[in-house]
Amino acid sequence: MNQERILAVHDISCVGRCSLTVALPIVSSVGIECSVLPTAVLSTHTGGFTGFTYRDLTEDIVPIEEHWKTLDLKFDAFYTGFLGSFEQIDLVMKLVDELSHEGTTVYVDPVMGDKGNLYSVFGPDFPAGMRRLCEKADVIIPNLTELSFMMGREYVEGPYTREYIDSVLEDAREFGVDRIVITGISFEEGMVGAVFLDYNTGEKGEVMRPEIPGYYHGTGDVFGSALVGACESGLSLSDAVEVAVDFTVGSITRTREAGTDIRYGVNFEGGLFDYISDVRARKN
Ligand code: PXL
Repeated sequence: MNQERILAVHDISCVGRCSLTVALPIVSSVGIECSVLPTAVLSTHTGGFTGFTYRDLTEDIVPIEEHWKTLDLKFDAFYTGFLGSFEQIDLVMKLVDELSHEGTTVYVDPVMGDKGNLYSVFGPDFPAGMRRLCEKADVIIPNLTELSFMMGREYVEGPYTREYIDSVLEDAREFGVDRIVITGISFEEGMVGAVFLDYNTGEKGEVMRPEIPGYYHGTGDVFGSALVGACESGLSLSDAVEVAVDFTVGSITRTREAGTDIRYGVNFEGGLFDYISDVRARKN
């Protein structure tokens, strides 16, 4: 069997465990070749740190793609996250078009913000651009902040009613994707997790776990990477969401128990063995 090759398109935050420093080890751990296209290089991520460096790699995308085209490279999946500039949206859309084959699956995590706010590095026009990239995807993995910005919906704090989230899932049908997984959803105080819907089959579900107080950086990327790794390993959407939620909760729990500075991300490394075992067990 051919080994699966995916392209992860995110920034490299050198320190702080998010984006590529998370996607690469997690996706690789389940036996998938994870190639990377770095969108920017930062000394740390932008959450909770000041004075970080930021090198935008927009100019490198076309030459990198041109080289890959000489190699006749096609990717079995794309997993895009934090983009380094507004211009990168179109460049990444073109790259996806040109380096896909018929069976390629495109996962887009429209990394832009959280808790009702856009990250400081993104201007107000960014959500409309990111929406266009989402419309190219097979699977999108937004949080409710990102979805609200892209849909022009007012962001409201949870806990939510199931009717409200159903209406959001239904409205998001207009993106034209096959599947959506929304992270950071709560239906009752003290519980949080992810909801998902497959628009083709109608399969819908939620995976909720006890909420761990505090804000932990990079957990969206840990979740997204674990989800992509599990889906691309052949797991059903509901199994993949469950595996990814449990891996993320385990990472947060380990970090909370260690009492480390939460700006440095979560200890996902200690959960990789269980993640791999969980994916393998559900594959059979
Ligand atoms: O985890 C999302 C993310 C990715 N990349 C950078 C970030 C953030 C969130 O703050 O700053 C650079």
